[in-house]
Amino acid sequence: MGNGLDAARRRQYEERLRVVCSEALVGALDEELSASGYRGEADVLKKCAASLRPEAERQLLLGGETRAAAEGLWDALMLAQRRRSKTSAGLRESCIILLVYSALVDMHANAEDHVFRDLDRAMLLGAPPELSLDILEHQDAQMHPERLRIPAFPEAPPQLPAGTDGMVRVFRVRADEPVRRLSEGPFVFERCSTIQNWEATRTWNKLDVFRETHGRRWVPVELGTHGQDDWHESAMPLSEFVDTCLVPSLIRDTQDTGALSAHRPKSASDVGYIAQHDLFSQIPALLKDVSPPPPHCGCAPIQKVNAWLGTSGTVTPCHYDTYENFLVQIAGWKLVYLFPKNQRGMYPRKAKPNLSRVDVEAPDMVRFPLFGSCASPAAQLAILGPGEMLYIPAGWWHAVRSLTTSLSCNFWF
Ligand SMILES: O=C(O)CCC(=O)C(=O)O
Repeated sequence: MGNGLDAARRRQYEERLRVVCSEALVGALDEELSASGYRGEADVLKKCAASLRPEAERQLLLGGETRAAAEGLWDALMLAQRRRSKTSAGLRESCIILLVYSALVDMHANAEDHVFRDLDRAMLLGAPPELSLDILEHQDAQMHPERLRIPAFPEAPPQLPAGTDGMVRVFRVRADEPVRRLSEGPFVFERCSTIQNWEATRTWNKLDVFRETHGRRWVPVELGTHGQDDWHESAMPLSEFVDTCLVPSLIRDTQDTGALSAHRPKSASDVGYIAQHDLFSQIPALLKDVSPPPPHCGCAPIQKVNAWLGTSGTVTPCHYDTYENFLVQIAGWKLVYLFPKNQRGMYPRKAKPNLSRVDVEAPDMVRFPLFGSCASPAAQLAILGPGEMLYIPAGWWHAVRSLTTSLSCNFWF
């Protein structure tokens, strides 16, 4: 067991809960929940709010009922995500309240694993970190799973997909040489000593930071392949992600011969990705393992840092960002397809114009003829290995494939 929570800290948390789970707020959600067919959950919410009245303080702990209502709404939200259907903000907010209330019940029961499960999932749904970050950090997130032999991440570049041989390669520069200004186009910084000296580059590839040190923290995981029916988002403890996704993927990396067909996971269920996740806000202790790219690389104040941890075969569909970007490869290998800003032939989606409708690795030339005639000839390819960093200018379209199991993070500035 970890550090547990003393009574003073629990009371502090209860005070915060009174604000989050006020009767006024719950009253406003009641109608929306009932109208969407969640009458039972609305009643539980009202009971939770009532139980937090100061005079009723000691009668809280509607354990089973609250848990069932929280899980019911969580499942409904996950299902909606899987079906790509819309859910109301009220449903999400109600689920957050039920989860943070369940966490209080867990604290009283000293059920530490459940505290992580509830508070992390509430955060993933949008609960403000200040509600629970100090509680989560006070708990011991260490997991003591059976020791596993973790295969090494591949050091040598894997073979590239057929058809990429003739593509223009992104310009490469020595990262330790001064770069006066970021160019109009992307480039790869090679042998960047700052990054090679990161604690992350030196130690994350052993995976124990995810499996053991923070193993009980819950993270969002995309499972399956984008664009295919079985693609969906889920949440699981970090240790489970390592054991069920990353380790099997590393084993496949070592067995594969190097041909991309071999690198493609055998089935979609082999693909798992913690994609564009603000892991560093969720687990601030990890921030000490990375540092911003050195100033001579030309990077302005950082706006956001995202983690991208996954199996081989993950694909980030073609899109552009409005930020300047440094994508840093910590372990494993990635392939990045890049297309210039304002490129013709990218067929932006109507609802999300920064997302292309084209699968750039297997374009449908009948539906997207301009991709073949305009965009494809302008494509550039970057192969990113451990300790390397790719500059992606704002507005440049890019799609990314993990050629092996891969750990990366990016800095938007
Ligand atoms: O690494 C990936 O899968 C995607 C990275 C990306 O899209 C980005 O850095 O903007």
